Amino acid sequence: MDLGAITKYSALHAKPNGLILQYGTAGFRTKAEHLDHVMFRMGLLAVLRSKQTKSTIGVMVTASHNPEEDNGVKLVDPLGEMLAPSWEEHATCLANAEEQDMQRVLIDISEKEAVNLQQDAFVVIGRDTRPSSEKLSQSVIDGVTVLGGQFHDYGLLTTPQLHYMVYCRNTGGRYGKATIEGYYQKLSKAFVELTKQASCSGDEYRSLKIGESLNIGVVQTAYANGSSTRYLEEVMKVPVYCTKTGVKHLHHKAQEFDIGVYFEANGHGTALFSTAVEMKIKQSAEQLEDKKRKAAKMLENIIDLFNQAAGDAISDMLVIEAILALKGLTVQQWDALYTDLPNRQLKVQVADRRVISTTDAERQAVTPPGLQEAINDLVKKYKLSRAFVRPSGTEDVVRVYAEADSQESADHLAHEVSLAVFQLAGGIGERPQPGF
Ligand code: NG1
Repeated sequence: MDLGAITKYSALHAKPNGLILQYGTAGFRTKAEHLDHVMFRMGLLAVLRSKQTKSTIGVMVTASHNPEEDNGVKLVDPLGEMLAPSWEEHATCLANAEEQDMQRVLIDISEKEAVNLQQDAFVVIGRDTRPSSEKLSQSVIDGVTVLGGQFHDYGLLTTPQLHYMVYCRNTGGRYGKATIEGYYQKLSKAFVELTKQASCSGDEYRSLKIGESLNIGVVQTAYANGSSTRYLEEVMKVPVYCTKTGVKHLHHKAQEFDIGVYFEANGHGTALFSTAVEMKIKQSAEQLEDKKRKAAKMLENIIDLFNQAAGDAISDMLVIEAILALKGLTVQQWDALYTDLPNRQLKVQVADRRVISTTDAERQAVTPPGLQEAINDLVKKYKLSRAFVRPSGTEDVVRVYAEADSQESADHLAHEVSLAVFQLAGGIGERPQPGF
């Protein structure tokens, strides 16, 4: 490690004194003007992780749905997964180290993780379209190069595309080509193959030996509409599980099944097929008699179409499109399968959102005292109702969710719960007003 060069470059990406950030649900996120040092240091950390895993690591500069003036950064692990939890802790320590302690933290991480500093390192970088992203990704590159890492800057990419690139590079090109064309080729080929098979409805496949022995689970969060949960459990007869918000929690739970389908209400999600199931399906596609072989082939294409490296809205949309075509359903017919319960989501500003802690996959507030009891009393006033509150992991707000049998009731309930949060959890600014 060239400590002299690190000190020199680090001074060019100086940390504002006293600023504390946390590697949260989706990496670091805050106002873009506070992130230069974090980007530089995540470049350094990506190199260490790459050396340790002897693999390509991804760095994505984005704050996703946050306001335009925010930005953020997250690291992508070798198989396209989210960064391992122990490294999230290293990321937090490194980002928060004051200038004079930064080198020591870097050395501590290398020692703790037995990083061979002589090993080569390769980092791939992507960014979103925010005006601040180009400069911030340059700071990541500074961090990578000062530690002697090689890099490829893909420029503008969606987050799932970067996950795909990392996965391709670490699987020797077997999964696909690590280029933007390779990504589109992979998806379009699987889509075309799948829709060609419109003569096979897939129902044949259900009566296959394989289908009966599959352990399938659906994973949602507390934001999933109550009607969707009921439909899955009562009509589809599949077990449904609830985890904390953030795809990493859903992904982790979904890995327990042969086929784990996970979605957040905002659309983040995918279907995960265990390696054993994927192999069984591929073998069936080669061996079984004609009708069943076709069905297995179809499943094989579905697996290919789901971006296995991460939840991906583009690939999810194509899977839906293909399945609707195979089943002969219109989007309207699909949408009418069940009706969402009316719901409302609100944000409340508080002095310190950490005063709210939760349990039961974020559906119950443990602190501050009295808040959960207040929510329980409010929920009782409405039919088919449910409400919960939790501190956001990506914005400095408390999120309130309510659903009920009518939009008016859901709106009232959400407002009343917001007032309870404002009063009991240290609300700041104007009291929440009714009406939206
Ligand atoms: P937070 O800010 O922790 O609620 C939001 C979304 C998550 C997920 C993350 C990461 C909601 C209610 N929350 O998390 O689902 O998408 O951002 O991007 O939509």
